[in-house]
Amino acid sequence: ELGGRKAKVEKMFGLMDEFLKNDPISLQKDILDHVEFTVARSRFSFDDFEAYQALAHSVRDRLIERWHDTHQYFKKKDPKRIYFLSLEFLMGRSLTNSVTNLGIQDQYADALTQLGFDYEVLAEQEGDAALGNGGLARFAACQMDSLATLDYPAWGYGLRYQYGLFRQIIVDGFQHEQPDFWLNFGNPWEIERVHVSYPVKFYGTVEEEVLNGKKCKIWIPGESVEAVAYDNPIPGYGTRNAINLRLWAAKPSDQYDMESYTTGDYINAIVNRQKAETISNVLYPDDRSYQGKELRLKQQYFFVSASLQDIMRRFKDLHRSFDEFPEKVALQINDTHPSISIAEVMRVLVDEEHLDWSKAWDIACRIFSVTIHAVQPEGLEKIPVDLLGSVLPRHLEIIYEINYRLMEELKKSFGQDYDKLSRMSIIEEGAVKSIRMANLSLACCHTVNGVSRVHLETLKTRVFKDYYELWPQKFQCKTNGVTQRRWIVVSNPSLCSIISKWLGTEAWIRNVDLISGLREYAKDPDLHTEWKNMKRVNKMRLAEYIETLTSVKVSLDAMFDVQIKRIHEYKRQLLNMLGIIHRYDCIKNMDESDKRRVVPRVCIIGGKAAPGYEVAKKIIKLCHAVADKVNNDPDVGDLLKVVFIPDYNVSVAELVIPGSDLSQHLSTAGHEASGTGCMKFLMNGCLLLATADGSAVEIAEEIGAENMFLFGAKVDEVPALREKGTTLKGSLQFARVVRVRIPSKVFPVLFAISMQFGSYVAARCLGSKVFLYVLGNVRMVRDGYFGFKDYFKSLCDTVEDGGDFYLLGYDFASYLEAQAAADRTFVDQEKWTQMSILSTAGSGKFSSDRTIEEYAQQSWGIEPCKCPF
Ligand code: Z57
Repeated sequence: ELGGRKAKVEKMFGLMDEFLKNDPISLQKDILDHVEFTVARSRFSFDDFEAYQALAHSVRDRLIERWHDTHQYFKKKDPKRIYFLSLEFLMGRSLTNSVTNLGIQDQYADALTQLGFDYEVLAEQEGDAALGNGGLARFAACQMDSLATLDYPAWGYGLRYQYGLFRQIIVDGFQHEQPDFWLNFGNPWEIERVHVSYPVKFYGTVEEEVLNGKKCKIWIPGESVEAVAYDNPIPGYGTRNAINLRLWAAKPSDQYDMESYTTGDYINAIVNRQKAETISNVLYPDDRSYQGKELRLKQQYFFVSASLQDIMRRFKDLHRSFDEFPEKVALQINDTHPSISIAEVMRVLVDEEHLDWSKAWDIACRIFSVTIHAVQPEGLEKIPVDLLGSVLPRHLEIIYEINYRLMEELKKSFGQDYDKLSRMSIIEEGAVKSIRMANLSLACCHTVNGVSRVHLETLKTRVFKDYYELWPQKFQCKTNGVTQRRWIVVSNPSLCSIISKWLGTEAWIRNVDLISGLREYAKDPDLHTEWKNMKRVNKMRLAEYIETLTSVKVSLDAMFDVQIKRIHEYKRQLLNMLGIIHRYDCIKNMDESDKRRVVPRVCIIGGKAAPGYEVAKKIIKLCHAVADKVNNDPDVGDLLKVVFIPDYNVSVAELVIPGSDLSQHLSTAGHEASGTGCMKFLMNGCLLLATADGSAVEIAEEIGAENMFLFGAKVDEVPALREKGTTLKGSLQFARVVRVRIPSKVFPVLFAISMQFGSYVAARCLGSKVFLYVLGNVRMVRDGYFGFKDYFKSLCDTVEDGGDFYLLGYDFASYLEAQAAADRTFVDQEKWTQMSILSTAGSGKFSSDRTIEEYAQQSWGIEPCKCPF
């Protein structure tokens, strides 16, 4: 045994000679070679972008090296693999993440300095890979990083969109969308595999056939499109492992239009071929409205079919019988978007591999697990039966068969309870007969994961109540996480050094639990000094960025208060705006001595609105209208600045998060499944102002509720408050016209708020409860105080005449209280810094490493497979 190992090690050292070297001289040589032979520029004349390209290619070589070793090792060991299917991956930039994970960032920085380049400047040349919308997609990217780092034998599968998420440009305060030409200058982070390609079929008919005396169905497709693989190596940190994210692009198939050739219409045949490519052309930019679009369904099936062919080919290389399939393969479906894969596995096993239905179903049920990210039943994906029947006729039949058998089984448990049966059915009858993709997943998957504890609770008690009662063991909580590699090590290097210095080790980068060791020093004045310096430097970078983009000068002494995320009514950016208007109105009513007590704020908002989401677009315009007014008002000065950061994306987040003091997470309780942005802020020592929703509940448990600013209605209060909404309406009329002075003796807290903020507040008593209304501020918007009166009318209606579904009115009072508490704390910098340190120290649970360990052990049943060295 010992001798064997020694021989192996010797062999490895022999091989080491051939590995690419990472000393600065070798790196310089490689970079210059790439300048000359890859970028094809002169070694003596190339610009920053070309230097970036050459640099990226030299990193790519090093990634490929590890990728090869890892996959050779996986092949040799043949462990059970996890295949992670997701329609979206939000990877952002790759350069710094790669050199960090490869552990050669310093060497590269030195190499470039010697060549007369600045690493930071070159890194800024890279554009984002934005093949996703928001949280769901970025979470997928974080999970890939953790899978690689923890040495799991994992593959990611997705779609290589030609155009990622649109670029947001702002013209006169309005959002406009522009295509994201991310591939125009080449993408050094992918490897095209022209030889790894599979045909994907659509349309056609289903016919019966007799095979060995047995009747079976065969699908005669009407169209075939080729899926070509593009591999994106994902390096782990502190390991040689680099796993693969394989993205599929659509190409015309060679058999595609043979018939047209024979008719002689050669030119048309060639032109028509190009239509195939539309499948992977563009990412859908509205993440949660399912409109039954044919192209969307084709995208889903396209990547699922190609991925499954690839997975099955790999399996068949080493195994004869599908009996072993569940021992070698775990399939994770990210939300229901890839859930057509359930029908596809059944089709392949039954129609092509000729397994019995029940055998095939048993296999399917043992390989699939799903994570649900939606909260509302309305958020669940449905596919019209007519559409599915036309695009994938055989899959529709299979889903009917699955449903028939499911209903038979359910009848055994529930008898003739037809209400229940129809709720649980995969098929929804109604105006548009549709397939409920969530129910298909529930029927098949052995595990159904929620993304936070409150979210799982909602799934169990409301959204999937019937299924939970039937199969409680399927339902599991896997609270989301984010990777500390990107969100601390890469994006906040100063914080990274502080943590390593105080813990005396870098081990927390792979084992983040250690970060709690910082608690011990939460009061240490030396740490406080370092911590505050770190924050100030990060704020300086952010302030420069803000000034370049928006020409607004901000004071570093102000509290940087940030809300960055997709614009959605439930995330209540409007509540933030009403708070800002309120603050502005208060400042306007203050005399000079009052003003001296105001904590200066820079309110930063960023995010994209889905192109068709009118209300969200109006919120963006309101941010700009208010910013215009406030930022140019000499009465306000540095006390309040409002900034909208355009084109929010992963790279912008990497810059903004480390430089913020306070971050806002304002979803109406029960609407945010988890939220992952808050975890990034937490790690970076930014205090959270949040509702008790999604993962914020668990964050409060970890760091202590006293270390954040919680406010608002609780999850279980929301339904009753909505009911009451109509009865409160009468008082709204009153609130519109009257400015209320609050008697200090009766309502000391409210009085304090009104003193701090002025009086554009309406209060009302209901029994022992006091409600404060936002309507004073809405009134200002409605009256045209910020211009665009007609345009903002419908936005104002959502909180006034529209019944205020998201409860801005109800939550406003406690929102202002939480804001006031944040102001008071900020004045006490020692207290603030202590809370900030405790936030970072308590963030360990919210690493995606923890999330992935839970998935590996509880859902997938996989073990690490670490490539030697
Ligand atoms: C999306 O980004 C999320 C849920 C969805 O149903 C869709 Br579609 C897109 C988000 C949730 O809103 C977040 O709360 C959650 O943190 C994230 O998914 C990752 O689970």
